[in-house]
Amino acid sequence: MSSPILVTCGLPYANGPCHLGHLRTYVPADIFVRALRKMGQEVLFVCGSDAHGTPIVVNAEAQGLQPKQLVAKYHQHFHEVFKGMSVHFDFFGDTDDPACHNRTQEMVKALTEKGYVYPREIELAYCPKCERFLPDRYVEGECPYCGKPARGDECDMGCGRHLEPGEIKNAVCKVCGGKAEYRKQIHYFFKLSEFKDFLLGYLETLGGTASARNYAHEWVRQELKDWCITRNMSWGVQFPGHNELVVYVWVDAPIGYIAFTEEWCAQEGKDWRDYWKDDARIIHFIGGDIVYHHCIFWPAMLKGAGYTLPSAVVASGMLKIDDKKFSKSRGYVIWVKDDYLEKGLHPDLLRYYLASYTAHNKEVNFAWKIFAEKVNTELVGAFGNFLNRALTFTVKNFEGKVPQGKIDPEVNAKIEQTMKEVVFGLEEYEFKKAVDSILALADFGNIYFQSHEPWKLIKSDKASAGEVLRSCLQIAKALIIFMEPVMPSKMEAAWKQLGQGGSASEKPFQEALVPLAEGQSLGKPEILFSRMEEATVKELERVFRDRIEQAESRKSVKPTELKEQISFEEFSSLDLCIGEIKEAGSIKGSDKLLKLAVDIGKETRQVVAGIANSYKPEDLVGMQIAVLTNLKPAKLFGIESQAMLLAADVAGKAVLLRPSEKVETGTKVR
Ligand code: B3M
Ligand code: ZN
Repeated sequence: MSSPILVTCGLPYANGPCHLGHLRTYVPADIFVRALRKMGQEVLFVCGSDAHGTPIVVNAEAQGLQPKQLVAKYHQHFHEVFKGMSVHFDFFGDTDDPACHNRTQEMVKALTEKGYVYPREIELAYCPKCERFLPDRYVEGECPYCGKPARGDECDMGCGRHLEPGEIKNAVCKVCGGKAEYRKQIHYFFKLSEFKDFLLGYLETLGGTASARNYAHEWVRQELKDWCITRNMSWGVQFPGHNELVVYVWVDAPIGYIAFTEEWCAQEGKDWRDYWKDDARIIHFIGGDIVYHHCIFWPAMLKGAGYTLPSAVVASGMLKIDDKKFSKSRGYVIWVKDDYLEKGLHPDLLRYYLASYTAHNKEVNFAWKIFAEKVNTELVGAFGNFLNRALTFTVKNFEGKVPQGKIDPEVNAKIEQTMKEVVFGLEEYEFKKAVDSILALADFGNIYFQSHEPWKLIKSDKASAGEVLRSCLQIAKALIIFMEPVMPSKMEAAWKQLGQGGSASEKPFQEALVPLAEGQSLGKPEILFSRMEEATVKELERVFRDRIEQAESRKSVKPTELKEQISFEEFSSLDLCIGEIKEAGSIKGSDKLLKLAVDIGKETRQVVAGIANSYKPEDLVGMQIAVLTNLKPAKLFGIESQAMLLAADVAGKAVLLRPSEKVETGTKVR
């Protein structure tokens, strides 16, 4: 067998939930790994949470958590979502694992010993008000190259360049919004410039998507500046010998790939050097926006420290939602857990969409309408229909057994041709080509069935009808084996319907040509894919539209004007407590107000609240909320209100303030 292959996926920052943009990379990588295994390759598939860097620290601060807690929360989330989506990593680690700290320090020391790391004094953005240096995402300003607004480490809205510390112009502190100044400090640099010739040659031979290779090549030809690899932070991997510095997150993040290999190998009693020191094939699947890091920084580091170089970098195209640029803040996002899995949608449908929409390096557009259309025409209409027709006809007319007779040579030839196309497509990272060929085989099957009219033959010539069905079942077998990497769980179910033992995932592609045994019993045919109804699509679209609207209204909310300061005594004069809503009902003549009975511990108050457009009475009963109980009573619609509920005012809609866990009714709020 050829040397083992290591496949990795770009590490998700553990600072927010998994969205469709993530899956744009992970699903094809998972398909690729499953397919390699079908071709008899030994593959190790690793990924993990990116735990360090300012994206984590900034978000942890915003959520009132320690970075470690934030990482644990989203690490778990990603783990679950990947499982839900049948993306199966052999190892899913975390770059804060000791293995990653150790490997990073070892590599930095190796690079230092070889003279590739040196100190230099630079001028860095510093916030005089916060009294701190502002690494990476703590600072915003202008790109020195194209003048567009940029983040500290990346010109994300303009030319896409990686920005070095101190490069950003007109720096502003992201924490306090104040103007930053520039102060001198010693930092450590990696001599990237020395790797120019190496990289030019290496990139010529690098496999994967041509777009990644060419993009990186262009950068290397133009300029290669030394790379600052230290930051003023405490969260991260300590820079050896310097307590006050950590390494830049883009140093330890890809080293995670090695660390995860080590961790998995330790578990399995294997040697990680087989992958990183010797003649292994390393294939990185990444998003199109991190090519620079994977094709320039990373191979230079590996080369400098004496590790095996990646043989391919496969960069996926970006994702659009409803033809608009993906944007979390504008609501153009699909959250995999909330918007997909928890809506009861089957993971295989989305896997199919992502693999078949377009070429891997092109932009995928996602819309629920297109999703439904693809499911209904391609999966229900063509693929599922064929499987079901072949199976039900056999069950009905041949006692559920594979009929006797010979398989049509034309059918065998078509299966063989499809197999070649599938393998070729996968080897070229052209997942769409592979899926299209499989679909073409399903179409071929439907036409074969239709044109041979077995429902007529069965009356006049049962033997010939049997041959037609035997050929159709062979097509079905091939379809299942070929499609298994894309839709693993649906194809396992189909495999059972075909009456086959073992698991479809273990069957090599070649097995598609092995004739089904005559007389072998089939399973029970069942509908594999069901139509997505209009109403379902409408509901999914509504959720999406609501999110965009919310995002828009959030933008139009003006920052609340600050009122005059009050003393603690003044604040203490408010009687605030947690109450529980006991009854809720509408008020005749008002579509805004609800009448509530609120238990505040010692008594129950009647409250009139303007929340009818935000809450249904039945949803309120039993809810604990924050109440102001010593406001002078007022009459609304002739009904006395004896307390006031506290709520956030979101563009006129009330969002009630509720304790984050259940407390005793009447508990004071301070
Ligand atoms: N955590 C996510 C990104 O920039 C980043 C990837 C690291 S891969 C080593 O897309
Ligand atoms: Zn720029």
